[in-house]
Amino acid sequence: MEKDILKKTAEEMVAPGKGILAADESLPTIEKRFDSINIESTEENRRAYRDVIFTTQGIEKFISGVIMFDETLRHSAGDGVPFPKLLASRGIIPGIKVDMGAKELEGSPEEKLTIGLDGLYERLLEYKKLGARFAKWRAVIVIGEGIPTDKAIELNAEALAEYADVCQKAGIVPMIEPEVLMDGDHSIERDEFNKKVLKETYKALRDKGVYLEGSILKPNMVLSGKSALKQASVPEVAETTLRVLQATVPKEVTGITFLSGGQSNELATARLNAMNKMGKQPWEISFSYSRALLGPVLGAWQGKEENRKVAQDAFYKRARLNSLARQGKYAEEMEKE
Ligand code: 5MM
Repeated sequence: MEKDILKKTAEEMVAPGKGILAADESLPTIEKRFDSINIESTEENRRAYRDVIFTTQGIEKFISGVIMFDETLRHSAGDGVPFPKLLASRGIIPGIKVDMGAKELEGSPEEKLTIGLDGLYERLLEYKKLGARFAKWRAVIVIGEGIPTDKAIELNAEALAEYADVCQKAGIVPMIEPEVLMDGDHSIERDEFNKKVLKETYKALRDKGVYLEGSILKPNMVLSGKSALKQASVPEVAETTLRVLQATVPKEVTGITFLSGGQSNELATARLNAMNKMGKQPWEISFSYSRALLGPVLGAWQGKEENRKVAQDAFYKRARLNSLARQGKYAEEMEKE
C-alpha cells in the first residue's frame, strides 16, 4: 500500500478553504433532477450539464475534488478535453463513485445494502488510468419503526470496510459515506443510530486494517427528522454532530466532508460554518455536497446554452460560500451579495 500517496491525496481533498463537489448522480438520480426542470436525460444533456459545471472559472479556489459517475469520467468538455484531464489541469482531483447502488436488504425490505464489490479492484485500476485518485461508496441507513436493524448496520459497515481496503490496495483514497437518511419525524436527540453506524463502520475499517490517514469520511450531519415539528437550531445541529463524531471517529482520519442530504442550501452552509467556528477538531471539517451546491445551478441552467453564465455564477456563489463556511467565515448576509 502506498501510504504516503494516500495520505497526501486525502490531505489535498480537505486542503484549507476547499471541499468536494459531488457530481456523481447515477442515471436514475440525474433523470429525477432533470425531470424537475423538464429536460430529457439524454447522454448529451448529461454531458452538457457537467460541462457547464466543470468549466466554471475560478472554482479551483474552493473545490479540491469532484466525484463523478462512470459515464462522466469518460466524457469530455466541448473542446474535446476529457473531464478528468480538464479538472486535474486546474488542480482539482478527479474522483469516482464505485458503488453499484443500494438494494433491498434480504429479510428486511425497508432497509438497504449497498452492492458493488464484484470486480471492484479491476474497475479501480481502470478508473485510475482515467485519472481518478479517490473513490466513493455510499451506504444508506433508514430510521423508522423497528429499524435500522443491527444486521443492516453491520452488513453495510462490512461492505464499506471491504471497499475501502480494495481502494487502498489500488492506490485510491476511499471516501467512506455511511448516510443515515434525514427522513422521518425523529428528534435530534435520537442520535444513537448515528453513533452506532459510525462505531460499527470504524470497527469494521480497523478490523480490515484500513489506513485511516489515507481515507475521508463523508457522513450526514446529525439532524431532526425532516418531518419533525421541532427542528433543531443551527448551533444544536453543530454541537450534536460534533459530539457524535468526537465519540466515534478516530483522530487519525484526515478529513470529514459532509453530504447535504436534502437540507436547504443555506442551512447546509450555515451548519458547516457553525461547526468550523467551534474550534479545532482532530480532523478537517469540510463539505462534499451535491444538491446544496448544484440545486441552484440546475434551476438557472434549465438545459439552455444561453443560461450558461447564470448557471456558472450560481455554482461559483455556492462554492465560495461553502468555502467560507469551511473556514468558519460565513455570515447569512452574504447570501444577498
Ligand atoms: C449525487 O448523489 C450521489 C449519488 O447518488 P445515487 O447513487 O443515488 O445517484 C450521492 O451519493 C451524493 O454524492 C451524496 O449523497 C451527497 O449528495 P447530497 O445531495 O446529499 O449533498
